Amino acid sequence: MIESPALRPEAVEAVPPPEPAIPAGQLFAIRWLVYLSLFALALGGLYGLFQALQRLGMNVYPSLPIAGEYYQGLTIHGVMLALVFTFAFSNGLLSLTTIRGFERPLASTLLAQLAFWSILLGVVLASVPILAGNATVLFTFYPPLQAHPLFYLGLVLAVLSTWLTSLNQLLTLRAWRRDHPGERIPLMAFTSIVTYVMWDIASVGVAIEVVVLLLPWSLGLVPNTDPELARTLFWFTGHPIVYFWLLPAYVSWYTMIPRQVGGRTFSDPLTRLVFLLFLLLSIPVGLHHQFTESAVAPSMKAYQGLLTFGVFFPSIVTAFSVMASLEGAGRARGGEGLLGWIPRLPWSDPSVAAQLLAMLVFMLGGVTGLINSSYTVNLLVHNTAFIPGHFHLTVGTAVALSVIGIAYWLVPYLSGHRLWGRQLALVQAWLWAIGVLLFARGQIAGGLTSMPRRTAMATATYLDLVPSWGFDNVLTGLGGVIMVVSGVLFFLVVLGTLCGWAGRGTTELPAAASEVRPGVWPVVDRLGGWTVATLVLIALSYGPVFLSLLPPSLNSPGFRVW
Ligand code: HAS
Ligand code: CU
Repeated sequence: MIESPALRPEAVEAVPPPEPAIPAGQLFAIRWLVYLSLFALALGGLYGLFQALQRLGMNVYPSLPIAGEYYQGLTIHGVMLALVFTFAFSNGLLSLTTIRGFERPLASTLLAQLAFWSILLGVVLASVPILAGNATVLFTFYPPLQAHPLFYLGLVLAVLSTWLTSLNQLLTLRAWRRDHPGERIPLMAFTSIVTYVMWDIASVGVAIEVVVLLLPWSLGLVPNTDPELARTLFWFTGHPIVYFWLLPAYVSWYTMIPRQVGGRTFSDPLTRLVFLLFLLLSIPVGLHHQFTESAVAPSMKAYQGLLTFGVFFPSIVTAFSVMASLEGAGRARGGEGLLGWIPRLPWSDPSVAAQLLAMLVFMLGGVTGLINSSYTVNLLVHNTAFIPGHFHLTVGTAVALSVIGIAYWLVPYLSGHRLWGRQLALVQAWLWAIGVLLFARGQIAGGLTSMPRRTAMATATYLDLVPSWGFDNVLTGLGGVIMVVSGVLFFLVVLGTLCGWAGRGTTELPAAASEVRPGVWPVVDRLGGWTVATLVLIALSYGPVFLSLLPPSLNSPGFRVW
């Protein structure tokens, strides 16, 4: 057995420091960011139902009063879930964890409020053209598909909201440092801040794409655009965005779940190193989404493919170290033998159960990611249903089910009400995990036999070409419907909690203790140095790619294919 502080039985006695009082204006912003994200989850999930029914041969789109077309529905699904749900939740949760980590309020209430209002305005602005059928461009909005300018403006405001959140974190860090010279940044704040520093750098790609290329083009100020340059800028952001979605879940798995299961974070410095590796390696790998694009040099694609194997590593470390922390807690609760600690974990706590299931499903998400990133194997799965199979295991479950699990303490925490419907919440978590496994089985098998992604399969004229597709679609549709049922249960629990059906009560923000050993690995404290190294690696990895695409070949007008 591993000898570690996290595995010692007395670890359960660790008591975290008291929670700081949060100014009302900051609490308002955090609360409404979280509620906005849950609203986006509900709306995006609703369109997930129509897609799942599509797979089962039921085309309900024509009978919908609004957004009654497959691609319009898919745009709502993707934009709401991949962009709004994730951004708003990260902004809310990681503001709160910054406060909790530093044990002091955020430096600026105004910035916290602006972060909320800007994403809200962004969502409203982007929704108008989407609902009116003028921005059916999916969540990747690849040119030459051209959306209404309001769609791009909405995106700008959503990204701005994340930058404001990051700025507030950094100002809080500066203020904390002044009062605590020479001290190591508390782990919860450290992981939250590194997540945002990574995203600040990553989001520059899509910011340039939208502000310099797409917005002026959709406004009619320039007639043509450069689709290849735009796609490359998009994927500069588009890969690291998946870690911007994932890392809030990791913050919970590393710094909160150990407390919830009665243990400790396995290793403080190792956790820091994991987040720093995400900072370093998340961005210079975006070309693994462009393996099939002939405008990019094969050597650069192969090189970034190799770096992708590198960014796999911090997740492997996470798998082992989070598991070690869980094992320690399970053993402290009397679990024996090789696997006897697993049933001893508090599976009856819906917040824990949801996140443990999210982790288990993420193992398969990781496996499929490795398949995607293998240059030659990618040619088999690219643009097939395999890819949505992969990302419903990752963002659709590792992230979404973790967020749901977090919400089971966060909504009570923010509302001052006790969690209503614990049993329902438990059923919800299991249904989601079962649903996504069926869903992904259908998509992955379909993808391996060349079923295209982003296609209304039930009405495709070539559906009978591959006999196994019928069964694959049934699994996908059934799994999707089960996930929606699970989502409905989740919102019932949230509603019951918000309405106070279980009465008032205070909830703890679970903050795990960890063995902080000052002076261990001082290299993990050099945030500035790691940021510089990140910029250098990006310059080496993307410099030649962008140089080869410049000056832009502005050769394509906008298309409206819907
Ligand atoms: Fe991905 C495409 C490669 C992770 C999301 N990915 C996508 C797309 C999305 C997405 C949305 O290389 C489609 C974009 C589009 O529309 O075109 N992905 C990877 C790799 C990883 C990976 C190598 N992806 C993610 C995550 C996502 C996400 C995370 C969202 C949050 N992905 C690709 C590639 C493509 C791609 C190619 C392009 C494909 C194409 O051709 O278009 C890795 O980061 C995965 C690492 C994960 C692991 C798993 C670790 C497991 C853990 C759990 C441990 C369990 C415990 C439980 C502790 C190594 C940490 C114990 C509990 C008990 C109870 C015992
Ligand atoms: Cu990627």
